[in-house]
Amino acid sequence: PGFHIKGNLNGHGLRIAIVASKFNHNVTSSLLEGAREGLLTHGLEERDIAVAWVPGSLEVPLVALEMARTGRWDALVCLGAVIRGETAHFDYVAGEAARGVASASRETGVPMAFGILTTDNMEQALERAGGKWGNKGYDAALTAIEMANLLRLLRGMES
Ligand code: INI
Repeated sequence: PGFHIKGNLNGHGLRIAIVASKFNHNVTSSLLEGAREGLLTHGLEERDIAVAWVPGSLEVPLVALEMARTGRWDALVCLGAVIRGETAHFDYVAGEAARGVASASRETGVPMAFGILTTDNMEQALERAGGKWGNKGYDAALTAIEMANLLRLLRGMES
């Protein structure tokens, strides 16, 4: 009952950029593979996918913001791996990455899927980058498609 508005997973004709972090590259390269697979198997063309590499997850929000401001992309996929290890740095990097991506998305109105893993150790990260818990890069790609389509629907609605 009621009126449902839902974005579908048809990526045909969408343009989506990926912002990928080089830090923990063994993990993020698998996330990127998953994200590209998610986009390509849902109808995006290779030429409508761009990848921007940043040094670490802390650098993702600024580049995502700049890419969103170009107006060229229907959605962004943000990829990274913040691994706790021994350092208190973790909380700052993970917190700022999440806050920064969320705020860049709301500021520009361009949906940004959060595919930045935050785990206690490398094993947990790898389990989520093509291991037993799937590939969060792939999942983030589908989120980006669904959100791009949902916003397109919402913005096309007449009062
Ligand atoms: N960046 C990450 O993406 N993952 C991490 O686990 C990480 N750790 O552990 O420090 C990390 N730090 C680098 C950070 O993102 C910035 O690149 C750096 O602080 C320079 O601004």
